[in-house]
Amino acid sequence: MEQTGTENGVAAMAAHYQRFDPAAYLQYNYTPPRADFDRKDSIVPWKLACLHRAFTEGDIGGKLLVDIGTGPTLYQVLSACEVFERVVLTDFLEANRKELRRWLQGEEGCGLDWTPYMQHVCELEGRRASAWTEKAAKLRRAIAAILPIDVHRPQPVEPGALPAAGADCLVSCFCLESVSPDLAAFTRALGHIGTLLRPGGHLLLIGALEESFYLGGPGVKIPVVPLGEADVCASLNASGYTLIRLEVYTLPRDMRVGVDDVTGVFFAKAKKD
Ligand code: U87
Repeated sequence: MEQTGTENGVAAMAAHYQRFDPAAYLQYNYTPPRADFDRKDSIVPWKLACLHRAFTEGDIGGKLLVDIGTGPTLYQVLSACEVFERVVLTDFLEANRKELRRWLQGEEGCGLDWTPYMQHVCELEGRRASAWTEKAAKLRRAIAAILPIDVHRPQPVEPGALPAAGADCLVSCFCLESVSPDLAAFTRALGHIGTLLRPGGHLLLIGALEESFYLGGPGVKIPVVPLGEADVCASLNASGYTLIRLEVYTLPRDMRVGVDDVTGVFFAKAKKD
């Protein structure tokens, strides 16, 4: 009975995503005020600073990094590609994977110009903004695959698509809470993606706090499981991770632009036991 309820919830989430609009989504979340590089309190610079710090502390390393639920965005691997030889991107929707392939192949008409993002991360790295062309080339070389994924399956990617030993690091931004019908499904999904990570590997998890919906396009209201900081810590523990650090960002009023009801963002750095 309970299992059927969960399956229905998961199927309902998948149905919502069929109307996800990558171009609209990029406009809502990845342009000013949410991505204003002249403001320290803007949400995207905060995320980029967390990722930069995590990848330059010296404890994260290895060959392979996998980003879970990449969506149509690349900001989350701009620091990672300086540390990892191979980066694998994943998403549930073909429309998002297509958007990523478009950037990878250097085609015109990408949904968003990532240049200011790359310039900003170069500056965080102590380089001149003009070094962004080198970062773009490095990221294109590092991206080894763009794979379909479903975090609700015990085996989230096709068998054999990733090395059995597991990745050295996982990144996942705003994915699990935006695709799970309830906290139990969120925690299970965290366990599922953990099977892709080697023991001792790191997980960098970014997500929304106390959010109940977001817009995936005009009129596309996608439900989200509202999370508190304590939920995030408990789920990580229950899924076999040791928390290294949890940082929280509170949205300034003018970042609440009507595309969701998020009040804050968490950044967790954890290690698989
Ligand atoms: C990003 N990572 O923008 N299995 O960071 C796996 C699935 C499944 C499934 C759907 C939601 C963004 C939330 C990218 C994309 C993240 N996507 C895929 C959003 C909500 C707060 C907020 C947001 C974004 C699906 C930016 C900011 C804020 C999407 C991805 C979720 N509100 N993956 N079963 N089902 N997906 O295709 O690409 O998950 Cl700043 Cl505050």
